[in-house]
Amino acid sequence: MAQYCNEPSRTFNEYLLIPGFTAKDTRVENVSLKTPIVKYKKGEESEIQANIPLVSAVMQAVSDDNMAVALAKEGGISFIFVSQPIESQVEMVKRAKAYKAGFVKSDSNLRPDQTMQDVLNMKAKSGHSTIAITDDGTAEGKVLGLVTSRDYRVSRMDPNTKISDFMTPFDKLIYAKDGCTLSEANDILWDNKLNAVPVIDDQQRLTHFVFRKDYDNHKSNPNELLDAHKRYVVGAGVNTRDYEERIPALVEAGADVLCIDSSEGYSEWQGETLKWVRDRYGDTVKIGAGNVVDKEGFDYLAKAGADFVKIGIGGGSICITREQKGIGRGQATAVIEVAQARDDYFKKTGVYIPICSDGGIVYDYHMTLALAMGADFLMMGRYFARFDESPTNKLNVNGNYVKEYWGEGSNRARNWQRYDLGGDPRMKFEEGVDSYVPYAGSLHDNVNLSLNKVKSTMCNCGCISIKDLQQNGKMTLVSATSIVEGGAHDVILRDSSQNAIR
Ligand code: RVP
Repeated sequence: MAQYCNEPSRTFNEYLLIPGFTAKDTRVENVSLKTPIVKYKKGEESEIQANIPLVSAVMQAVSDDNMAVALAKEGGISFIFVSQPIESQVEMVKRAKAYKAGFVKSDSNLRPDQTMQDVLNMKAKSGHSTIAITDDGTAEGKVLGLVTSRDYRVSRMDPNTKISDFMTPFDKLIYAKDGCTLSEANDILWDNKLNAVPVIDDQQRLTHFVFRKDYDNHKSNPNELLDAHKRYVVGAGVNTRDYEERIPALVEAGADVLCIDSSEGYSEWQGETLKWVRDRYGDTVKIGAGNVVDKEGFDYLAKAGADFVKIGIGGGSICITREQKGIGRGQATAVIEVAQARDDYFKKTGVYIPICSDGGIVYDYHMTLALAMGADFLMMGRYFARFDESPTNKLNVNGNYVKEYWGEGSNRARNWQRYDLGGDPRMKFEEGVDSYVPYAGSLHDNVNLSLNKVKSTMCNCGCISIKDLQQNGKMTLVSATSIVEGGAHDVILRDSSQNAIR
């Protein structure tokens, strides 16, 4: 006879946290959100820990190299999307790894034989007034000079004047040597009252610029997540099809952590992929697996060698798997059961395998609930898709700014590998939709606001770490009527936009 889970499966919306005792030093500034990403043995530390418990979804509309840099600056990790050719995914990983905090590749470069008009055209296009003058007009060329707006007067000079006649030539240039640290470059900026300093190698070739404003930005990211070589930590999605080619290429490109991206991960294919990684790389390559929604799924992937296990089927905002196939489980129930399985596994084996709650986070307080229920970190798509840094278009629809956001199971993404279980290829069906999400501004501002709420709630619960919250959090189910009680009610709102506070 088939099995029944007689309790209904629940979503985050059906729970609330009950405050605990708040001691005087349980304050937001004392809360740490540091969290393990990959498995570790009792008494040891996870080799990859994030400074905030947020990772961005393995999706075309969410995680490219730009998102990876923006999120690592805040202390989280992006998993660069897998539904693209190996070469382009590798390029994205390389670009994110090559990004040196505070060091930027020059985007405005000209040759000395070009003219002041070319300078003006370039400035109008890029909005930047510092232009490198190199022998071949590229960002890696031999540096012959520099032009800033202090070098020319538009009202007095002929637009055809050659750049070589007014640029600051190399022998008068103040520059930093390749290999210098950001703080050394910053000293040069301050000592010489400059806004930008070129970084030049021993062949006189341009490598980067350091701008005063970028140094200040860098200093305002105390949580940034760096590897041992001070490069940003970057994740990448893989699948169970081309892993024998894709994984070595991603490892070579410098990806720090991989994640098998599948809508349903309790499968022999995932077992085989994990085995292949362990046979070839031992424990040196870190790889998570999923998605699962129960103890059996967790135990299978844990035994197969997963570094973390991802939870969630059908709860994603763009996901219609539950409607199409009738599989899935309420995200809260799934997290609670898998967290118990993770703890049992730890007790039995002494190996802690972090779990990631993937999809279905709508309100910021859902993040706190998911952590309290046992998640070590959270994967989100819709949340990040709304920001400037997501790869999709920002559009004005009916007077409101929106960003595009589509599921990996939609016709638009054509990521059929994520869902494919064989059968006639002409009979494919969608498991995701193509949508818009409200544009929300910068990742930095939003992540900081959301996590401030999370920390503040943790203080209400008397907890200053995620582990503390997982062990001591107290939650209650809410009835349908008490959900109504939780919002503003029985009053007429002066500002109706407050109806939709996220
Ligand atoms: P959300 O954050 O609620 O937007 O959910 C994002 C998650 O949804 C992804 O990390 C992935 O697990 C899932 N997803 C992605 N595409 C689709 C689909 O097309 N059904 N689902």
